[in-house]
Amino acid sequence: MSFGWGQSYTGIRPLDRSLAINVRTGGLVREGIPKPESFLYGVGLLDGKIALVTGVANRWSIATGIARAMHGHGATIVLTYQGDRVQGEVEKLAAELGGAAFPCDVSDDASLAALATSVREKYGKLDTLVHSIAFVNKEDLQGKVYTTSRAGFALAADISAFSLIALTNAVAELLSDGASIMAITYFGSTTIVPNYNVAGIVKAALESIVRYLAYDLGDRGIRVNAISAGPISTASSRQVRDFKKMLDKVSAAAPLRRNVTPEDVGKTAVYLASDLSTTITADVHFVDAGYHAMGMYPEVVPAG
Ligand code: 0WD
Repeated sequence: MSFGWGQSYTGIRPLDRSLAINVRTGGLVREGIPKPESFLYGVGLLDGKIALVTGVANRWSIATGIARAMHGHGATIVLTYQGDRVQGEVEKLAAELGGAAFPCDVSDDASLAALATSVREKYGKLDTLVHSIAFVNKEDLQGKVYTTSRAGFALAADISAFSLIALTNAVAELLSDGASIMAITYFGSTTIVPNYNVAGIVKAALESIVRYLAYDLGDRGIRVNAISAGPISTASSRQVRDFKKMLDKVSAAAPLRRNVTPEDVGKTAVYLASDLSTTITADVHFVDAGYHAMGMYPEVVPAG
């Protein structure tokens, strides 16, 4: 299923808690009986919550799937954009979701402080923070890890890992007790995924940061987790050499015999942001069709 900017996310718009209309078919959905495909149907797991979602670059971004899913569950969505290049797309999504969009470059402390001020002035608090940001120079996403430059490593670590610390620090006082923070990571953090290279090394740091932040903030009931997403075709992932082959291998070998989508990640993000997961913290939760659990792979025949 693909979703254009103008389309409803699942075809179901929550109207009230007792009745919803399937806007695709016009058919009524009976109370208490959500259709299997309509996970957003009138449940409102995030009603009243304010969610700051970083990392939307375009409609294919994982953060877009997360923002749409959270909005579908009643959250007020606050998006960020890194510069003019993506501002238009992000503002368009924010308008569609009835939320706001603020500039934020995580490599710039002043930008982070300005974001916190904007959120405080407009919303006064935050219940969910989604870190969906990474950057690695394209030349470091292929070849030998030992050719990575000092500057390339520092850049990757700053944007992809340290930024979770910086972002959390910037908004720490805005986070409500019991808030949920989540970061998006990848299996290449703990395993060797050829060409992922330094991206995997800094994802290992990101996952460690998740655990330490979970300890730091646990006394406020604030949870910090990572979602380890399977490969998804996005502007960032396509920078990894032979990325398309990764998709083919996963869909052939994963227990569920499929790849995952930003919508799949969004559903799990809703769970982690909701009160369904109030004792889940310091965890790395896989949304990868089970691929991470495979210890040996059958002969891989890409689906034709
Ligand atoms: O296969 C995949 N796509 C997977 C992605 C599998 C598992 C994990 N992930 C992770 C990525 O490593 C990243 O942490 O998910 C996160 C989101 O990535 P994405 O949705 O795949 O990629 P994309 O749509 O490109 O969004 C990442 C965005 C940047 O996009 P662009 O294309 O403009 O580089 O991260 C943002 C930016 O919007 N970003 C920044 N935001 C603030 N300040 C910065 C920055 N300095 N740098 C990048």
